[in-house]
Amino acid sequence: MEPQIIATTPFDGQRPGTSGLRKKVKVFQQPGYLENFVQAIFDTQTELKGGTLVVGGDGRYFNREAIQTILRMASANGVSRILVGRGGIFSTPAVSCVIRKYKTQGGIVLSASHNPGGPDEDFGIKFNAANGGPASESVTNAIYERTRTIDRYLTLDAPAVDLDTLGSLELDGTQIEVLDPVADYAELMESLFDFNAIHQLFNSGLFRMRFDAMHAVTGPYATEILENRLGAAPGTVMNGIPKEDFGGGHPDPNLVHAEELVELTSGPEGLDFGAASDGDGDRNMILGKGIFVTPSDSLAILAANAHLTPGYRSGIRGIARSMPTSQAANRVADLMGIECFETPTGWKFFGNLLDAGRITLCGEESFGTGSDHVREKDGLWAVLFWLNLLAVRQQSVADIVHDHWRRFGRNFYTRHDYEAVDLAAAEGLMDHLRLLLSGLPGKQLGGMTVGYADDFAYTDPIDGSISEHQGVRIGFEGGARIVFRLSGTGTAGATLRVYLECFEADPTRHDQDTQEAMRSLILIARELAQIEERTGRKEPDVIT
Ligand code: VG1
Ligand code: CO
Repeated sequence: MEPQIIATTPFDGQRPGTSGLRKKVKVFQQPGYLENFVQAIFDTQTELKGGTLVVGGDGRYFNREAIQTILRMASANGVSRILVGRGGIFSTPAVSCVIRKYKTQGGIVLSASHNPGGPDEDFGIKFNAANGGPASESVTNAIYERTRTIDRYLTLDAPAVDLDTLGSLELDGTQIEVLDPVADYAELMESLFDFNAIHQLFNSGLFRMRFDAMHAVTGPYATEILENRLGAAPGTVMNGIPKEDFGGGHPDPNLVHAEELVELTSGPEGLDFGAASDGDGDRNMILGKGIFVTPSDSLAILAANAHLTPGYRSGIRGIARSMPTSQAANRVADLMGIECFETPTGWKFFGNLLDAGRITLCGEESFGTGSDHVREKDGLWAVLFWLNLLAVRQQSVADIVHDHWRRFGRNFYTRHDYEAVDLAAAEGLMDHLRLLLSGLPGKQLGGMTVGYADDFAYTDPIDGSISEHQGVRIGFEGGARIVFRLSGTGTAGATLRVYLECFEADPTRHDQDTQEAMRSLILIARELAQIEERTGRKEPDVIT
């Protein structure tokens, strides 16, 4: 079959954000919109020609259609072999796992992650490189530049491929293998954690837990791993059937959107453990009876206890955290005598450090934790890591967290999000903050002294590439910090994120309510940024 060459014209705004190109489904449904972006991937990532590509997504609305388009285009562009998840399903960490295991030249992930799905909601596409991780900025910039001049794409006039039956098929000379999306990933998890110990914990009859898949991609993964392989009671996985619109919910595992799970772990009858993941399976939320573990604390705790799991028994080499993530991990790294890196927001910035063997664990405050086992953050991995620790330490989540604070001190942490703010107002607010920066060091604010204030820029220690304007940081003497940045994953207006952190060494003060403990810092942030005047918002929409 001759490939069809279809004439096209560029669309504005195809620049990938924090994690790929995310737009409303309706935008992606415009003829040529998806095709242009996909062709820009093939035009710039030339090793895909004659190579192997992994394709899969989180199962949201438009996933199946988009995959059929990509399969035809991949074949027309000379890709030799395509590995696709059954039903078009792959979690983001599973794509990373499969790219690495089968040494493919890359992968395409279809997801808008924690954003809602459905005909009027969001869709997204992301290219992952041969290391299994999100493409670096130089690659995403090249793809974007290509979308600005694109004038044709290649496709085939071929019927849809059957994605629901495992096995091998052929599409005009391209071999398509439909894989079980769970098998390789589950095998990798088994190699990292002590499944026997976790099995015993579940069998003891003393441990009660739930995993909330939020009707998103982790349903089949969690059911296979937790219930089938580890023997957790049937029904441990809730909302386990993936739906195209995530059951109308917001597949974002946080205190607001996973409210039912929070409820189940509260009160005297609360469950021992609760966990949730997001749309594409890369995020995690960890709850114990009556306690929420902040993602920043979770990273620090996993680092301090990694030697208790088989996969990390020989120790960790270094840690990285995104800039807005709390400095709790730095305290662990200092004590262990290992490096701790501060990177811009987004998983793509961890790739070089992981590939170079400089770090083993990394994480973000936005419910993302991961390690060198793949090149994406990994929701179920974090849950299994916690279960392994609970099984070995034979303590409750709350005891483990309190022990950690006693040993390292507590970094109180919260993030306040102001969603769908007017874009010009949000940009004006950031510009105003940048103007204030040079005058802040040495200044007293709310009884605290500003130590430094800057617009965060990062020089990659491995390839020397520089990423500027990654958020405004204001650090106080004593360790408190305020960070402001605008989201790069939203699809409507702007989302202002305000990240707040303060340090408390005294264990008698570790049980304070977070919002209480941080009240004065919250006020400083609101005043400094003139949030109400500039956005019209008195209170944030989401507090995590
Ligand atoms: C958000 C988070 C960031 C995360 C990104 C992708 O980005 O803050 O830490 O890496 O989402 O996560 P932003 O630019 O909106 O702050 V996922 O699970 O949506 O792929
Ligand atoms: Co995600």
